[in-house]
Amino acid sequence: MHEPGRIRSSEITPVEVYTSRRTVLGCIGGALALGMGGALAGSRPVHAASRAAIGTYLPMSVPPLDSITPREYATRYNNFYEFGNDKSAPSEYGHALKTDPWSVEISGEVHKPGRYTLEDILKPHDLEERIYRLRCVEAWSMVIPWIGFPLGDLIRRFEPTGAAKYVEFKTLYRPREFRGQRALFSSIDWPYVEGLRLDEAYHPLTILAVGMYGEALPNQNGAPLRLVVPWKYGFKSIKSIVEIRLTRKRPRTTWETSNPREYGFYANVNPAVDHPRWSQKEERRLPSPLFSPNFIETQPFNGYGDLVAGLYAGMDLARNF
Ligand SMILES: Nc1nc2c(c(=O)[nH]1)N[C@H]1C(S)=C(S)[C@@H](COP(=O)(O)O)O[C@H]1N2
Ligand SMILES: [Mo]
Repeated sequence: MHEPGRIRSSEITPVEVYTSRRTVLGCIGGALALGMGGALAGSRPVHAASRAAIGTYLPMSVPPLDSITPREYATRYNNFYEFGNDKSAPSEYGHALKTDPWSVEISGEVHKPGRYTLEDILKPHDLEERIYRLRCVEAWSMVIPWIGFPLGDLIRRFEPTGAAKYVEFKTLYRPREFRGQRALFSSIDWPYVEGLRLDEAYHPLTILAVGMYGEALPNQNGAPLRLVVPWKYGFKSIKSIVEIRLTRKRPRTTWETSNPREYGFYANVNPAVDHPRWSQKEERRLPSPLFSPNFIETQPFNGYGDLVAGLYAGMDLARNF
């Protein structure tokens, strides 16, 4: 029997996977450059150090449970409430979002605050492919090949002050393009806000993604820039980011604000702490046909515990859920 707990996320990828990844990466610069008005034209190949890092953080492939989810599921079954509440709304209405030009405001406890163009944000970073599990709090999951770079590398460039303890992220607020933001009744306050403790933000697994499946991010997946934190429930991985703020105090996040009994700030994937309305012990790994659902055991920290559990040493994770 397959034992999900035995999958070590730090397993090194076999050579043939690694080789095909390089080929894929070869196309990324071009694809992204097309999608971003040339921002990444001439983007450098992934250098040796980050290639090693890719190997280190790839989950070991254990087919069929941990094989990559077909792209059409990852791009057509989405949560992006700015476009509406249905899973199909983001792919149906995503075209309305204008992602060029795009800028990101960096503010708060940093020595170099400012509003930066997407080009300036991305320029110094080498892109890497990271194949991560994505576990939604609604108890379904996928395995997605992201393209991005470590969030910590970006944060360091803006020189946080000694007082910075948390990072707050905001999604674009633009009701003319986000039809969900025009809805009269909404379960959430706009803009969508998320946050991380600074050490979580600096963790090498935490990335900002600009692409997936070898291409620029589709709008429904959070173009042009979104967070990916693979050991936390999917709602932490905020899409279409326009603001990154370093703070002294813990940010008030969207889901915590909307229902603090059901959604916490930490939101670490944890099969031992059920959602008040459903179990978190199992998940449906997509594709999961209605009449033969593909249930698998949920792993603590989504299977990345050997790399991240230390961040929470001594904390009561049932209280800090
Ligand atoms: N701005 C914003 N970010 C968001 C959401 C959202 O509604 N708005 N949904 C979150 C949830 S609940 C999940 S599961 C993931 C889904 O990411 P995907 O559609 O790329 O798989 O995005 C997260 N990021
Ligand atoms: Mo989610």
